Formats: sequence, C-alpha cells, structure tokens
Amino acid sequence: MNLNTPIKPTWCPGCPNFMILAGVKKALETCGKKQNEMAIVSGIGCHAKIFDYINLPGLNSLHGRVAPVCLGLKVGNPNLTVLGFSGDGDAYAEGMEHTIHAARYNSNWNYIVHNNQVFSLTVGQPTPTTEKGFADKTMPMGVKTQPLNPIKLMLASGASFVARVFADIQQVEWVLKEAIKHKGFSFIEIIQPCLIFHPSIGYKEKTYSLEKTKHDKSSFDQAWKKAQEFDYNEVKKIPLGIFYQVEKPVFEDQLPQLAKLKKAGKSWKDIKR
Ligand SMILES: Cc1ncc(C[n+]2csc(CCOP(=O)(O)OP(=O)(O)O)c2C)c(N)n1
Repeated sequence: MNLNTPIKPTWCPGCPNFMILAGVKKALETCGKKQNEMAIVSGIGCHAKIFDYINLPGLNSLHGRVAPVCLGLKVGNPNLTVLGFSGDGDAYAEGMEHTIHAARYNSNWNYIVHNNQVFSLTVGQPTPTTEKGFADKTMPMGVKTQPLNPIKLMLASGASFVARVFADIQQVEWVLKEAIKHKGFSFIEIIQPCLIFHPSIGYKEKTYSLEKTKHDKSSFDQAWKKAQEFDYNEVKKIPLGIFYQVEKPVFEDQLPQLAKLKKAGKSWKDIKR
C-alpha cells in the first residue's frame, strides 16, 4: 500500500502534525484494510492539510463539517472505513453541534481531533478549549471563559469509544487501530501542541497511560472521573489512552435499506436499481 502523495507538507518545521501523519499512515498500512476500502475527510485548519498528504479518496470539506460528511459516506457505503480529521476550532466551535450528534448517532466512523487549544491556521485566536487567562496578540486582555472538556462532552453525548493520546507516532498508530476495530463511533482527541501559537509547554511530562493503571474502560463512572483529572486549564495530570469503550447499536446497521449493501460488501454505485 502506498499512501504517499507528491504534495510537500506546508506545516511549520517540527510541527507535531508530522507525528500524527506518520502514526496515521502506519495504522492504515497495518490495520488489515485495503486502500480502496478506506476514505478520509477533513475540516479546515492546519490539521486539515493532512488530507493532501494521504493517498486516499474522500473530501477536504468545510469548516466544522467533518461529522456530517463522514456520516454521509457511511450511509452511501457502510463498508468503508472512514476517518474524519478535525481541529479543536473545527470540532468544538464551528462544528460543535455536529460533534455532539456524531456521538449520539453512533455511526461506525473515526473522529480524530487535533487539539492545540487555538485556531492555528488563522494565527492563534482562542478556541473553546483554550485555558482561562491565555493572552496573545488577538486576545491581549486574556481569555475570560472556562475551557470545554471534550472528553466529558463526548461521554455525556453517548460516544461508545472515547480516547485521548499525545501527538506521538506509536500512540497514534495504536489508538487508531483500536478505533478502527471498534464497531461504532470512535472519538480520539490528540494533544497536538502548536509550536508557534500554543506550545503547551510541560504537557508531555504530565501525561500517563490509562492502560498501565487498573482503569476499567467499560465503566462510565471511572471514565468520567478520569476525564476530570485534566480540565484544559491547569496541567497537573493528563491521562491518555482509552477512557471508555462499550458496544451500542450502530446507526447504519439499523437501516434495512443498507442491509443488502452490507451483505454484498458493495456501495450504492455498484447496485443496479
Ligand atoms: C465557515 C468558516 N468560518 C471561518 C473560517 C476561517 N478559519 C479557517 S481555519 C480556521 C481555524 C481552524 O482552527 P482549528 O480547527 O483549531 O485548526 P488548526 O488550524 O488549529 O489545526 C478558521 C476559523 C472558515 N474557513 N470557514
């Protein structure tokens, strides 16, 4: 499988998005799917450039609209493995309503949010996950609001797989393969420091792996408790790994119109009507 494209990345030198790209490619190459069984979607922002660097079909969509496009792909071809790439601005500001409903629908696709706690492409304005007090040229008086905790949001919205990793090749590869195996909506947040506008200094040192603890990922109460350890404001401990994973009815599996396609392993365009 050759996932390379001729397009030269325009991310800043050293951007953790390069680690995410490498981890994603490794996961796709080894997840057991063929190249023509996968599709990718992205929003708008630095994260979204990943669309140009992976040789898979899909859509570089509109700002905040990753989730409905992924749902549309699954309804058009339930046999596709779909990966949607978003940013914290894309997923939690402009696309907030879609993010909530994606968790609620439990369609079988993977939502990967590169969270750098700022709108990077538009030069560093605060997003819903920026810490209180953060100040820069665009917000010289500092942020006055409390940040949103996306792990809590996804748990409360009904997501059946909720995970967070750091922008590290091995972590991204591992979590993505787990998410692809999961039947249902998989939410993965990747902490992706932006070296220019939000370097997240000291974050990596505070991370630890839930997989190395006694965490029971089938327990909503334990997941909720772990989600509160990092409030995106104060960096004391940052749990990484799978917070929550359970089986729930998958949206497209309940649609009788799609049963024929699923059984035949085909998409609408291959079916004679
Ligand atoms: C409808 C719409 N509103 C606003 C914009 C401007 N815009 C482009 S990228 C972006 C920020 C993206 O931030 P984020 O999703 O956090 O991605 P990052 O650049 O940090 O990876 C914004 C607001 C747009 N392109 N379209």
